[in-house]
Amino acid sequence: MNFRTNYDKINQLNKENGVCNMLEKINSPQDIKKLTIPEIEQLAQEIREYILQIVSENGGHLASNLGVVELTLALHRVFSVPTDKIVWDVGHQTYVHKILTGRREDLKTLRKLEGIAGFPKTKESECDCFNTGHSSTSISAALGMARARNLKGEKHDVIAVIGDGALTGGMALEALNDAGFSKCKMTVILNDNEMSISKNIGGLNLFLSKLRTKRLYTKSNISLKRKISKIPGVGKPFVRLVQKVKRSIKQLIIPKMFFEDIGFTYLGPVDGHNIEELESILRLSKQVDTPVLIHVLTKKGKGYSIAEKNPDKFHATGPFERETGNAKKAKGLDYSKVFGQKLVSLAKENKKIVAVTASMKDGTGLTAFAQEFPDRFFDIGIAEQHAITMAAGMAKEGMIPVVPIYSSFYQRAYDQVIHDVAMQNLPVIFCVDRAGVVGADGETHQGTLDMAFFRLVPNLSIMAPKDFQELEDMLEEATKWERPVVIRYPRGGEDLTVNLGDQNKVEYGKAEMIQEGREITIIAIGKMVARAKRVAEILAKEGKSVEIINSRFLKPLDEKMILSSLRKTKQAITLEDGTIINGLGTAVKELVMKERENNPSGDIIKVKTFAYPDEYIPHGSVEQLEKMYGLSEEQIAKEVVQFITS
Ligand SMILES: Cc1ncc(C[n+]2csc(CCOP(=O)(O)OP(=O)(O)O)c2C)c(N)n1
Repeated sequence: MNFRTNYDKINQLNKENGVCNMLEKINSPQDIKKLTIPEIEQLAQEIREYILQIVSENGGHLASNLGVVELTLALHRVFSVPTDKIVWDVGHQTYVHKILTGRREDLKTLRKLEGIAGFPKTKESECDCFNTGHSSTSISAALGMARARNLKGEKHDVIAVIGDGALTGGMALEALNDAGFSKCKMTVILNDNEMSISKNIGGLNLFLSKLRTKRLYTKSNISLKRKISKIPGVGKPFVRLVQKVKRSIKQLIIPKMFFEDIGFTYLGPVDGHNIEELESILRLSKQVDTPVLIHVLTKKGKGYSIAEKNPDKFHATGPFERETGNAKKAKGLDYSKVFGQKLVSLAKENKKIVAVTASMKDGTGLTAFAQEFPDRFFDIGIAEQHAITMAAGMAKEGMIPVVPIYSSFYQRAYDQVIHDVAMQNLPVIFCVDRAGVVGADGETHQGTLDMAFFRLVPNLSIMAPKDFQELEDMLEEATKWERPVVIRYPRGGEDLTVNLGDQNKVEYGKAEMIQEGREITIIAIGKMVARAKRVAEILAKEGKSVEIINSRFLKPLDEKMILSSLRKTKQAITLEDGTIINGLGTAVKELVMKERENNPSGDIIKVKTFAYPDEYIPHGSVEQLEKMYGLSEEQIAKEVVQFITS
């Protein structure tokens, strides 16, 4: 049944019976512990309604949160945070947890500047025991906490909640390997909704689908436990005996029980929308002194039929109309789509081109490529490290792999970029999507570090397009160069407010002169080229003559064009949407130092860098964040005037 109907029905009944809303009375997890099951079920519906209301207005991660309402309620009824520790993998599904841990009203400020974060934040609440945002870290963190607990002689429970998508990440598998063998008491909740952002893939998913069908087993398991616990004087030894027998039976039912074989007690699968069953199995898990894995089956988008039918669309969404699910603001063309379209057209001509995604087909613009070239498209799971080394293998054997990954997730694959691709000078094209500040998802997702860390890598060339056309040209050229190349581009669309003149052909290592001037040079890269133009327009009104260079390449830098401009104007500013350390500003300053070394008696050249500071950038809209860090055109122009006259 569509939950709206359900919710309205419950509310109607409440009104008739003079009962007020449950949610308004919930201010801490203590408040839900004393509720009856029917009350909890009502609360679950109210929470869904509340989340739907907020996410439809603010945007956010909808489907995953609707899917974990009962699971989160059950967790908070059986365990007690902050003493017990719950580590949420990725952390995009923590809205219910936030509501139950004293942040119900704060959730209305979700994703807003200085409002509540969309992911767990230890700074926000002591009930958030570990920050997450990137996938597959929860089991490692929870195991670390469990080991620390043991060393300190404490007794609390530690729980990792991980999705079947996140389980495909290498870190999760590394942690399972260690945790199972450790015999350390901890619980892993596997929230299996058969979805990553899109449909989940991989061999583990095939294995889980076999387990999903074994539902009866759990029910008998739980009722057996209930019966045992009712017998006076029967304690843990008997429960252990039952578990031993249970394991042997399970081996018969499900041959090669992976989780049990590597040291976990496997419980489940359990219906993740049945509070009673969930609570029983969670209580059962508390009695096991070794690692437990509870397999919970949930439905992504549960209760909002539009999201249930399109869980991928509602994984993360902007503001939308509740009745139809349609976006409030129509989405225009963006860099990811332009990238995807161009890749399709290049792949038609060049059969060596293949595309690899780490579970982000739609987000990175590869949907059309996947349809057009199913044999040359590889979704390898949320496994960025594997994505790069697998691409390296393909490149070694003559393919041209193109790997779009969001900037902040490229952090995962740094060693693979260095060790497996760049060191062997293999022609892999690293497309760094969501580069720069991304806005609402906040510090874990901001893409401000990639230029800095990629610039250190020998053999790697780094480019950033100023607009869509330049992205297309860069991609086309990169497929011809037979070397590793980074192309970074931002979230969203191109800046249509300025005319950047005719496009010059992209040439390896060459910058582009956008406008000639006499008094100051602005050297900009990527989306900041348009900003440079607008800054120059403001300065022109004050009679300043500005030269603008579109650097195009961070590496190799077009030293020739930049030096000849600097020798003329003797002062420059650099504009980039990355960290101030080791980006374009650093590269230009290094060039100026080199010039000074080579020509000690030459003119002094002043350089000022505009970039993000050496900090983690919080959430807020991109525009707000740019203002916060002094990167709007007005702020830059004002500073430049002072700089010129200083
Ligand atoms: C390292 C990394 N890569 C990619 C992502 C983007 N991402 C966020 S959630 C998600 C899917 C998670 O699926 P699952 O764990 O099954 O959780 P569900 O949303 O289905 O509850 C992905 C790919 C990420 N957060 N971290």
